[in-house]
Formats: sequence, structure tokens, C-alpha cells
Amino acid sequence: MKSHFVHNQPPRIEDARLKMIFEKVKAGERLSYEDGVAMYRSSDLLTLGYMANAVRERLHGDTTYFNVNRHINPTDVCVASCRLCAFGKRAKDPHAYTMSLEQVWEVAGKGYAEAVTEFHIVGGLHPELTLAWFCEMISGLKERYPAVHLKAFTMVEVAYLAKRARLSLRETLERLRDAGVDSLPGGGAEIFSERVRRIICDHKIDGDEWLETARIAHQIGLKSNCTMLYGHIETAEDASDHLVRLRAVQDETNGFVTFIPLAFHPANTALAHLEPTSGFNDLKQIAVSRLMLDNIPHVKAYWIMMTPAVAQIAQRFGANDLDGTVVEEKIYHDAGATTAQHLRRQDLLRLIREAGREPVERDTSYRPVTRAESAFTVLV
Ligand code: V47
Repeated sequence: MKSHFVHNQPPRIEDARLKMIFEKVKAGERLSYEDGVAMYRSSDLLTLGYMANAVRERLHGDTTYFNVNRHINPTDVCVASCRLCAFGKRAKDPHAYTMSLEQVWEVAGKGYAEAVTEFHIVGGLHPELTLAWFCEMISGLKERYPAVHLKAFTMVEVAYLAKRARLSLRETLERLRDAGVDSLPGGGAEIFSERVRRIICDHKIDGDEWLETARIAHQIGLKSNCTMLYGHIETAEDASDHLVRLRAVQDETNGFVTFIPLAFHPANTALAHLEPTSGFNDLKQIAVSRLMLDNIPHVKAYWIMMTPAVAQIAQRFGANDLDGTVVEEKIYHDAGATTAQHLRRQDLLRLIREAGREPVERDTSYRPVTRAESAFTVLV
């Protein structure tokens, strides 16, 4: 096993505040909220990247994971008009859509289904679709695609379904689990700071409710991911606070599998006047989250939002996962993302190998998936 800190110090730490942090990281000590703030304020990206890369290699060696999934968004009708979102629409909007159960089942099987190991299913907060409807959607998918992992419903959707069904969060989660939900995606967390939430997503559950829903999901045996939306009006304090709060829940439950920093895309949203995020900020977010979230195993670079080019470099700045061979994605593309809607498997392998990493296809639980190369001709 190679030493992850090849020097006692990286070649030159430009930011003096990072020197203490470097010592802590080298010793494997937990970083504080104040350390998080200092790192977010720092422009010494190479030192941040050096430290995060060392931690990433300590945890995962040279492996970069990827998976083959399909995103399904059954409806874009949403009662919450979040300023950050370009996807949700009012029920009476002529451009809004809601799939029938048969359409969901059919879309799931389209095209590349035999290669797909995961369906990632999220949608708007629809005022009429019931918990029973969603349970039928899930059990119908399980029946038709028993080998596919169902990663479905953000904490925000779960809380909304619970409220409408007048059930507790626990009972709602149990019903979804019993219908066939295998785990939950990480969306809807945004930034936990109340000040920021009031501006970017004032109709959503608050940060404590998001964390409580995750806590209960984990308690009943459902793993989940977690996210942070950055690059809008958050401060270094807001971002560090967000990571510390995720880390505290993880100390209790150990239920978060992967953290995904999500870059805000302002186009077509009520915050369209904001500048899009930069490659520099994208890489800093990957590095700081890897360093702060010492108890969350995986950090994912989502190329759909940070472009394949930056997601590739992120594999040297703390990320150990490159998501994904996404077949169809709407949330970011409605917000102006100009990246392709899917990468071919060979493109993904090339990006990972060029970064000096070893690609490993995984399922949702990070078990390696082996298959004949020919199984992927369909993806070309
Ligand atoms: O919660 C919405 C974000 C999230 C915009 O769990 C926007 O594996 C940028 O959570 N600009 C949904 N972001 C996506 C998500 C996700 C993605 C990939 C993998 C996983 C996982 C989860 O997208 C929302 C919100 O934070 N979002 N609108 C926008 N205009």
C-alpha cells in the first residue's frame, strides 16, 4: 500500500490557515466547523486537493466507481415553487406532464434496460398522486425488473407523501420500503441554513425535517445518499454547517452511503441573475466535502452538472465515484445544463483511466458488477 502523504507537507502550502488542517488530516483527526469555513474561504485549491486526494486514496486506493442507471421522473407537477428549480410546474401548466403507471413501467424498460442496475426515481410534489399510487408504481417496477435496485423518493417527497396520507414519517417509509423501495437518493437537502432556504426553496421542508426523515429511513434499514446544492447565495458558514449536520446524523445512523455536491444551474429559474458556478468552485466543493465528511464512504462527481471534464479532474481532488451512464435526466437540463444526456460506457472508462484511476462498475451498494463487454454494445 502506498503512503498517501508522500511528503510531510505538500510542496508548498500557500494559505497559512491550512497548515493546522493539514496536520489534522495527516493524523486522521476530525475537522471542525471552523476548519470547514477556513477551507471554503481558501483559494489554495492545490493544498485542498492534495489533502482530499490523500484521504480518498486512503479509503479507496485508485478505484473510481461508476454505475449504470436510468433516471425516471414520473411527474414534473409540483406544489412547491422553489426559486432554485426549473423543473417543477403547476398542475395547470400546459407543458406539465404526469405519466400513467403503465408509462412509468414502459419508460423504465426502454432502450438499455438490460444493462441498468438502478432506477433513480424522483419527481415533483404532485397534489393528487397518492402514497398508494406510488406504492403501486414501485411494486409494479419490482415485479417487472426484479434485478434492478429502486433508489426512489427524496426526503422532501417522503415528507410530503406522509403529510398528505396523514401518516408518520416512519409508517410512510415502511410502506414505501415494503412496496419495494431499496434506498433513497440524496436530493432536496439543498442547504440546511434557514436564511438561505427561505430564499431558494421556501416551500420545502426545513433542514431539520430533511435530516429527521433521513434518520428514520436509516433506522428502518433504508440507506440513502445526501447532497448539498452550492454556487448560489450560500456563505462559507452555511456550507460548513451543512456538512457538519450531515456528519452528525451519520455518526448516529451510518446510513448515508454517498455524498454528492450539486452545482447550482441558474438558467430558467427565478435566480437566473446569478452566475453559474466555476470549475474552481466545483473542485473545491469536492475536496472540502471529502475532508469534512470523514464518516461518509463515497463522494460522487456528478458529471451531468459539473461536465465530464471537471468530473474527471475531480477524481484527483477527492471524488471516488463518477455518476453515471445516466440515460435520461431532466432536472438539470431544464435548468440549462448543456451536457449530453448520457455518456457511452467506453467514454466513461477512458475518462477514468486517463485520470490514472481504475474503473470499477458497481451496483447501488458498491458491489462490483461483472459483465461481458458485449453486453454494452447497446450503449454505443
Ligand atoms: O434536490 C434542482 C437539484 C437535486 C436545480 O442520490 C438543481 O445519487 C442545480 O439530488 N440547478 C436533484 N441543481 C438531483 C439529485 C441527485 C443527482 C444525482 C445523484 C443523486 C443520488 C441525487 O437537483 C435537487 C436540487 O438540489 N436541483 N434544480 C438547478 N436549477
